[in-house]
Amino acid sequence: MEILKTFDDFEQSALAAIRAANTSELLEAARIEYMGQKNGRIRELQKLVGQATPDLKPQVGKRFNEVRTAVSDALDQQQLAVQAQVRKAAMDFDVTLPGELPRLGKLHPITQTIAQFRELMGRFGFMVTEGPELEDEHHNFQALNIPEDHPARDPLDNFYVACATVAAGTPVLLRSQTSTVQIRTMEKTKPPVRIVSLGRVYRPDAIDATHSCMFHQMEGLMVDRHVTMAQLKTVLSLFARSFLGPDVEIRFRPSFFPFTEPSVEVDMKWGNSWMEIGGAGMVDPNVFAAVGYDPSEVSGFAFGLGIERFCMKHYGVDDIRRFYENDVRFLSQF
Ligand code: FA5
Repeated sequence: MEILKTFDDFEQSALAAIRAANTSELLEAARIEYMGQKNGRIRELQKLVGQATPDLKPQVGKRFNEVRTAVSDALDQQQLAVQAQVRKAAMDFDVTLPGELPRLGKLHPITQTIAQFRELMGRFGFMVTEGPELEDEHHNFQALNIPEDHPARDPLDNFYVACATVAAGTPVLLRSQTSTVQIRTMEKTKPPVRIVSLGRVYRPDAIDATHSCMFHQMEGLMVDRHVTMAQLKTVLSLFARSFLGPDVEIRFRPSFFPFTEPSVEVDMKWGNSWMEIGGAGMVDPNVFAAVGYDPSEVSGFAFGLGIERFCMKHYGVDDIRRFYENDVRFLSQF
């Protein structure tokens, strides 16, 4: 009978949709589609019952009731199954599992190195001082015994800052070395002095694997009675070994700086060659005179180390430019 086939189709289609509904949202959608009070497809079946001829009505009515009961039982059963599934998922969730950690930022390797340098030199009894990055010629040159006609003053070898110069009425430059802080410290402190100063310096150097136009130096200065070159070598050797490990090889080469006499350059072994890591020497009497110290009363040593070069050796980085490329994949290793 045609009419009963419509009931069978409805039943099969409804039961399949209910079995496939594996969330409460899908199940509710199936309930509304098939059994909804207003527009559920069950309404069409109900109409068919009304339209049935009197002789067929008992049979059609009975079938309608069967289908309605089957579908609504299936809905109830599937609801229980979906609820059980939700409960099981909640039980399976392990609340003791560690959460996802947020990604933390890190200090730049140069900043970390500066902190370690300060700490190490603090243990050797050196106080940390600061000086400005914008300097006048007196502190960057004059008081460091670098006379007016010295090639180190050449505007091509320094970053003079035009607007600051106009404002100050006298030449102003980005400091080319931290030795400026020696002068500033001695100008306001009586001996004995034992300081380090760490910070940025600027030079229009050609950029390559070991040169940057902005880099960091650590200046050291010790002034007292009877300070010797032997003490200078001891402090620098101990410092290098403390930071780079006991096996690091250091050598001192005779050199020249206007503000120290005698002067040395300090190299460290890098593979099969040597890398220059700093300059040093005994403070020149002319520098003491410039800051009002009596060179017959005191002596002192000073040194200026390239912080990037130490950092390169410490972390095995073979190109200084990597520190300044802001590549987070590189920087997050440290
Ligand atoms: C000086 O700057 C002296 N003021 C050091 C000094 C201080 C001597 C106190 C005596 C007494 P020099 O120009 O050699 O010296 O630089 C010192 C160190 O800075 C170098 O050995 C090197 O390690 C580092 N350095 C120099 N130029 C660069 C650069 N362009 N990029 C990176 N590091 C550099």
